[in-house]
Amino acid sequence: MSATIEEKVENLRDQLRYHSHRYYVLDDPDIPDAEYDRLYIELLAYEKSHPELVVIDSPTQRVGSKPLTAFDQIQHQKPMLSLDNVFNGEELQAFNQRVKTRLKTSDEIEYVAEPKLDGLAISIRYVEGVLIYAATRGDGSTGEDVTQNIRTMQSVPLRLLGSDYPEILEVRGEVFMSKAGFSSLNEKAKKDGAKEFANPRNAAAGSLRQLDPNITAQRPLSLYCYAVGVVEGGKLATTQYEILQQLKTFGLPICKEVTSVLGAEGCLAYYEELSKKRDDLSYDIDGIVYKVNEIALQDRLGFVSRAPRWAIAHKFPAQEEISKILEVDFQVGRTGAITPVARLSPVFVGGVTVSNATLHNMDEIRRKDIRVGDQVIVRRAGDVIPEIVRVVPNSRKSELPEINMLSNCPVCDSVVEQVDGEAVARCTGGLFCRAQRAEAIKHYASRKAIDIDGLGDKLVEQLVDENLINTSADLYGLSVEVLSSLDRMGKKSAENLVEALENSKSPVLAKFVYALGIREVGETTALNLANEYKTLAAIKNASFDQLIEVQDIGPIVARHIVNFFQQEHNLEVIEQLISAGIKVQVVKDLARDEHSMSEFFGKTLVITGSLPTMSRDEAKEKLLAVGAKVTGSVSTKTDYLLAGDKAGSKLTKAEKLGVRIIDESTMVAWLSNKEI
Ligand code: D41
Repeated sequence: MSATIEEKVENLRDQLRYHSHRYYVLDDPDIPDAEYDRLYIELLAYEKSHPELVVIDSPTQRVGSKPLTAFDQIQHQKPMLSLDNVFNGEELQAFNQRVKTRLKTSDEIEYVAEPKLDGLAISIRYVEGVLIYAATRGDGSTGEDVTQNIRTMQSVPLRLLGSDYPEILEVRGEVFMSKAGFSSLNEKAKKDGAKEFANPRNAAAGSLRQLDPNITAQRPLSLYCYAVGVVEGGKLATTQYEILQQLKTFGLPICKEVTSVLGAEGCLAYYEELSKKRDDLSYDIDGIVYKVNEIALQDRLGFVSRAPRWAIAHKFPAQEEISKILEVDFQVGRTGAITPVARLSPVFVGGVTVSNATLHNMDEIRRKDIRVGDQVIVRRAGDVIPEIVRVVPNSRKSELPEINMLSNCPVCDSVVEQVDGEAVARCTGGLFCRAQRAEAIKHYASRKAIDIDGLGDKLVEQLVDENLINTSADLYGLSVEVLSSLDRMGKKSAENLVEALENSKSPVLAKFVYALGIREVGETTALNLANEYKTLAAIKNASFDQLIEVQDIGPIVARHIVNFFQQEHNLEVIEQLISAGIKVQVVKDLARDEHSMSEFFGKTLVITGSLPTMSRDEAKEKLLAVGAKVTGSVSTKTDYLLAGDKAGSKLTKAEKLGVRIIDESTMVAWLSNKEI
């Protein structure tokens, strides 16, 4: 006998739940989108002709409710606790000690370590596996009923998977917006002339608090569950870690980075590891949460004033702080670009003390209306140069003067020019300007260029200031005697430096071209030029029309290259470098040599995660050397993803797009043209 309509409908729903879990929670779909759509449309058609069969947990019932006029209040049956914070390792050790003392044990405690997502805490109640309501944390005892909005989130199951769940199950977690979701939302807002959100947290909060669920449905909200509230009519596991694994089997989204660790030491190691990965995560986190793993121990520890004694948040140093602009100085770069720099009253932000922040250019200063004396928000995230986010609103108590670009270079007094349509102002002094000379030499000696060990920025400044060198070629004339006469320079360091200079005399062409410091010619362009022309002479003689044919070189860069080689002075320096003994290495042309043709030539790669034996920079260098292109984000143009340990969102995206994924050993094998 053929299936009844009811059976068919239920079967379609089960399939849709299964596939939507694979797609939205596991990020691992096993059918094409079109097939999912077909199943969905089929279900819609059945429900339309049999409205009596529509149920609240049908996959078709996510959006549809009408806008509310206000949110109802919901009292949490079990309060939602808050978390105490620690800000450093010492405080964390003290927390761990308190736990041990209270449990009267000297054994190391097992903790679960979880990234602390920067979003909003919510509680979702499932009765017999069906989502009944969802509420914000509110003050911990009463929150707002955001059921309509939570239902629109595709990663939140309207019905739990399987059948092993307790009759009543409240799950608690954090609703957040991924960094990518946030930027696309803001991009759209910008296009529509709507107000942009300041950060992903605000965007998540704003989206969840929409009275119209149709709007929330358009917002890229995500959820990670991290705890349970009320549990009745069924048992869960006896540790935090296993409970999270169980929630996962019910189809609930759990953060992949969650692990168990041992003792304060394990917690701190995890903290270090995640700090490093923080920028690569697809979502914002503001610290780590550690929780005693055994529920029995959690119960013995209990809580004080609404915060559990068995959990603690270890916060990352704030990435934004308030400071005051004391002064604005102007710095001259290698190409004469004059950058305004704010001198700040020192402030501890992003884990270091910051007393300078770049202001980029005058347009930026005008746009943010920054003036000397202003209270400003300073931001330092990861390794990024500190910058001023904005002036603290309403903090300006009296009228302050505007900041103006200088008319003359602060270093050489040459006229400063501002090219129409360009944001940057430039010193016209060229190599007459001491600052430009010093910057050009620093660039020549830098790690990605000629890489001269022991020749730091300070030393270059000193050598230029004392008129000991004028160009990079002059470096090779420095003797141990002259160097050791400098302040803070011993004989040994002087000898080492002379040796390092000697060892730097055979750069490969790409590095040498990069080291010349031609405007807009970065590492990749330099490599493309080297691969195309093979010799410095050929690059020097290339015409504008020929240059724009080279990969990634457009008219602006081509113009800069031609200009560079037209300047007598630059040709002189190159001559001097060659007379000083620089011998540019000719690299074998992998592109045109059939036998050694690299698999990676002309391919686009993205590198993610930590590689077992080399840094990502080293891997990049190896790949560039065989003519590959290395980019920062995965797209349909990516040929390979080189993935190391703990690869995050880039791996997921590559999998989704069907980009081939290789590991370091494969890369190494292919680089040496071996089959694996
Ligand atoms: O990721 C988070 N923001 C997070 C928040 C987390 N991973 N775990 C949490 N655990 C708790 C307890 C231990 C009380 C169940 C929390 C929070 N609470 C929390 N979020 C907002 C207030 C408290």
